[in-house]
Amino acid sequence: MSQPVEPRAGRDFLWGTATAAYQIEGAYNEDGKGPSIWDTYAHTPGKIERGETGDVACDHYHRWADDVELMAQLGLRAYRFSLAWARILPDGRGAVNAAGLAFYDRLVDGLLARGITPFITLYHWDLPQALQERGGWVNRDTAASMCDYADVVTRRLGDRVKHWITLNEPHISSHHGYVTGEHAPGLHAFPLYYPTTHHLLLGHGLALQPIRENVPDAKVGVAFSLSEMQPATDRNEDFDAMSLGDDFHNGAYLDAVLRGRYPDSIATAMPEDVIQGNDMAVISGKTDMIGINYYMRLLVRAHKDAPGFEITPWQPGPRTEMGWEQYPQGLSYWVRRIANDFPDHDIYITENGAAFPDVVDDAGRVDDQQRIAFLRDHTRAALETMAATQARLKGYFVWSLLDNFEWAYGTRPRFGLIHTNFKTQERIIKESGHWYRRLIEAGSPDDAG
Ligand code: IFM
Repeated sequence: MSQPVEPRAGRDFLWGTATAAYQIEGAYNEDGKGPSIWDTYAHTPGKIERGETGDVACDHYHRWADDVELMAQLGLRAYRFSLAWARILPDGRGAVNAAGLAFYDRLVDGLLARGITPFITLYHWDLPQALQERGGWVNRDTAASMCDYADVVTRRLGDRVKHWITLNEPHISSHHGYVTGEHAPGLHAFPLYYPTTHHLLLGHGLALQPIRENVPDAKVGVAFSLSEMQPATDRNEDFDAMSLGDDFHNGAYLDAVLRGRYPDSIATAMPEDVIQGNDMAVISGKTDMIGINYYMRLLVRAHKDAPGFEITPWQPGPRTEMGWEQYPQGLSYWVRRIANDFPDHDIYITENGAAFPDVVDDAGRVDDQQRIAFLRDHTRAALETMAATQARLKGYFVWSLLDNFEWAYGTRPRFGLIHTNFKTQERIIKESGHWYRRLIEAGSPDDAG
């Protein structure tokens, strides 16, 4: 009988938190920044709950030094953040905005001074509006612009930043941005899934070259949104639907980047002229790490319309405020699957976390026991699977450092370890933040109190 394994991380395990530029920075039109698709989308009436925007968000652009101080108080070893492409290249390509680059320069130095390893995401959904006006990710040229952008930022920051994530959740960029329209740029056309998916991945592949040239010791990868798929019933057609769902949500991205091909169901539906020349070789250029963004599993059943499946509602069970099922076994599933399929890559859980309706009590505390339980269950699942499978799991990033602008939901869902008062910008470390600090010190969720 196999022995139970202890969920413990070593001293070099990178415990961190993650954020994204549009969700925290604010300063949407300051110091030469150009507009992004999220500025445009959020300013369009009816798109965001209560008409909110990310114009100010957490005002991190001005408060970054205090926020780094809070990270140090949490004992973070790593911090994953994204660059606002339009802050650096206001037109998406061409002229560089020195003030924008200087902001990230200061932030990187501030992190390093506190012993916090920076992980930079190049693209976390906020495409410069100027590129959208030329078609956004439907236009193949956007991938070439991403390559130029990667060159500019790695030249400037690559002497100090060694961990580079090209894309955050390319599936969500394509699907929510171009198919369901619930994210910027808000288009609603199923066929656009295919070219936008391919061009995002091509942007990743083209960006590898300048990253390698400018940062020879870089560790590079993609943060994939990965959901375990399960059939909603035991009917054969629902098992087939599960496989299609896995291709559409997960496999299209994993296989292209790590195997240089699309799953058959994606390849056959891809319009003929989209994949050109040696695209697949470019997309599957050498990477070093795989980012798992994990939130939930999905239950799938057959559907008559393309792509041949639909997601069904979850069974009753514990949910987060987003309505997402709490299912830590799905994180074990992904650590195991990635370790098994791609054993030569380092693995990072680049996002995991939960929104709950937090309250500040009379004593000024946020006693978010539900989030602590969620994080305890998920970190335990990840570390147990690491030990059981010898997975090269090197780090874990809570989504998120602080309550922020949660896209179409505005500031209502609170994911942070730190509470943000969006009127005053006061921050309060939640009990989950204190718990996370103890976890980092102890190395095990079972010893974090
Ligand atoms: O807030 C998002 C983040 O931008 C990408 N991953 C999921 C998070 C929670 O919805």
